[in-house]
Amino acid sequence: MKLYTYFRSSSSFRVRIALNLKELEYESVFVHLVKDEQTSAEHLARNPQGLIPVLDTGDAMLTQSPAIIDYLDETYPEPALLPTDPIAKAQVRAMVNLIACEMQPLNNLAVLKHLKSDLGQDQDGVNAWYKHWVDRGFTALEKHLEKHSGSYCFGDTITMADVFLIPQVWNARRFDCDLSKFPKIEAVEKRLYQLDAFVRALPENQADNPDK
Ligand SMILES: N[C@@H](CCC(=O)N[C@@H](CS)C(=O)NCC(=O)O)C(=O)O
Repeated sequence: MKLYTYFRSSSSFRVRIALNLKELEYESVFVHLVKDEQTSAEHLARNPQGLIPVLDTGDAMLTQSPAIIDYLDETYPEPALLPTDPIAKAQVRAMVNLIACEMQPLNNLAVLKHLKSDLGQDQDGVNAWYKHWVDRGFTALEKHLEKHSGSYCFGDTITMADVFLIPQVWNARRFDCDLSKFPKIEAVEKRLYQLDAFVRALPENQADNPDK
């Protein structure tokens, strides 16, 4: 499998974690977002949305990290990233969607660029926007964790919620968001960073990171 990825892309980071948890070998193909390689004709042929990640399975080019991770979970069932109980599954998916639908899309590179170049915001304005949506999303997520977390987001087993949490937390820290008011999130973060699958997927550990 080939993963079209960029070290700082949080959606690619999710897929890297899922691939590592399932102990799957893959080749990384780097798409430099700051150089706008995602809008090249070559990349648009892979994903007409001009976004990463894209997973080339050999049979298909898959886009959208939640769909890619569902594919991986169905094709490589161990370890399962979703509980089997329908209520528990919906509760994990609620945390996943809170991050994937209501946080990351508002803070994606294209949105931040639009705020700056087209809507006249300076860097302080962009940072305030970013922090607002992190705060709102994590305030709600903290409540989910108060109810459901154990060692990890949902009890004591790693789920898709953990796969989505870490990249969002990493990104929030990059923008200097104060996460100390989210003790459950910070506690789960700390535990997940003890796991090799999460550490290997970190932006710091990607070959396209210029500081590596
Ligand atoms: N919902 C998509 C979001 C993908 C996405 O936003 N990718 C970002 C990187 S994390 C990207 O390619 N941004 C390029 C741009 O905004 O121009 C997914 O989960 O895969």
